[in-house]
Amino acid sequence: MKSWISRPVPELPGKMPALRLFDTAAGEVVSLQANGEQSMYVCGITPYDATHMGHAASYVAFDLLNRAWRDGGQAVSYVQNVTDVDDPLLERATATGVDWRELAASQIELFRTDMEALNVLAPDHYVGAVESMPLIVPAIERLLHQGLAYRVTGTPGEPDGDIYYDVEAAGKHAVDVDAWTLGAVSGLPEPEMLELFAERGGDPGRAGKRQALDPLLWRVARDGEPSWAGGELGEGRPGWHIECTVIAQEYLPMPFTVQGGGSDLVFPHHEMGAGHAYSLSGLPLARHFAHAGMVGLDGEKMSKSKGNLVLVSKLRAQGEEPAAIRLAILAHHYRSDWSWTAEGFSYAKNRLGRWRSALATAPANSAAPLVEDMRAAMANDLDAPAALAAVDRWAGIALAGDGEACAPDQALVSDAVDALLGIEL
Ligand code: 5CA
Ligand code: ZN
Repeated sequence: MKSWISRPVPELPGKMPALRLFDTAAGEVVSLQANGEQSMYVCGITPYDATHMGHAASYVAFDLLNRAWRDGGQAVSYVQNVTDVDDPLLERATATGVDWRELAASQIELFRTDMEALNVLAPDHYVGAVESMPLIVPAIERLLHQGLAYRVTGTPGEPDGDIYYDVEAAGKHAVDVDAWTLGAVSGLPEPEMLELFAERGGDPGRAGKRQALDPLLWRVARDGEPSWAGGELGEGRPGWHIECTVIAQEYLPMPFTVQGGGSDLVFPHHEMGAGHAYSLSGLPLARHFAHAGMVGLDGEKMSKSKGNLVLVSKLRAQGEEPAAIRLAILAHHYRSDWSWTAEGFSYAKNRLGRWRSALATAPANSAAPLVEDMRAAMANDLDAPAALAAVDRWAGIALAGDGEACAPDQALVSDAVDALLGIEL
């Protein structure tokens, strides 16, 4: 589907040192190989309540990675999906009396305009689940033929034929050292997996499953639900994890460099996606798994049911500047959990104003050391707060100076803040 439009990224002299990033699967910060080409899949929205500050923060986090790679001279292939058919979307559509396709289309369009406003670079491929049905169905058929998926017989209230991934068989099927077994990505103990599985769309209690943690691959058609032709699978619609796996395998090399998303996707979504990919290709899905922290509002989890969503579009409609929203996000390290607050936003607006004033008095020879400090911060697990602190220090010096601006330094500071942080001064 149509992506959005990226603003040009200024090129800076020199380049960023080798990047270090926290890898969830490794459980530590790792060095990323700079072999000239990087690839990234970032899980996209389920389009029913976009774009709240949690969504925004996760896409800004991976935008920092994209920008850091580019500054390090790496070409980046970037793919993002849209979960444009799924239970929560259908439930919201029913509850509000809107056609699910219209709800999805409107939220996707809103998301695109929010991403453009926040200066998030667009993916090279922006791909919906619905348009990917012709790829998803054969992948599930393949898992069935491999004996790594099975059909569940119906029970009262549930029809025959839903298809599940056999987690245990898949773990045994995988052989070499890079192979996937349950826990390879999340490293979680099973009781915790069970709890999260139930919370995040899984159905541990479904009768007829071989293992409580086996995830759904194909849900056969039910009355009143949309469905697609499924070949041997019968009419139905896919489970969530297989969609992302198949889209990533279609548009990116295997394994690609980084699988990204919010930390609520570590389990089961990225765990199961990695399993599906290994079963289908014999190769790992991604070399590294990176996750952004969760954003709340004034200390509470941000959720539609609590009615405490802070929407980017709403702030924009109130006349707030997107660069200030982005700067408020960047004040928090991407891996930390944090809360959106009025004070935090107001601090960001003042900071942006201060940086702009400082630019008007940028002293000679002040820009190059700042760029070096910003690059060091970003190469160190995308430490945006440290990069912001470096700009603050530079601004302090600029504002305390004699007021003589140096044009090349002005230009370089402005380019660096844009290229590395996505903030236009
Ligand atoms: N469509 C799936 C991924 S395939 C999905 O999780 N959609 S979502 O709309 O619920 O979330 C989109 C992205 O925003 C995901 O990476 C998710 O982890 C992230 N996200 C959702 N809520 C928050 C939050 N409160 N804080 C931080 N990130 C969040
Ligand atoms: Zn996903």
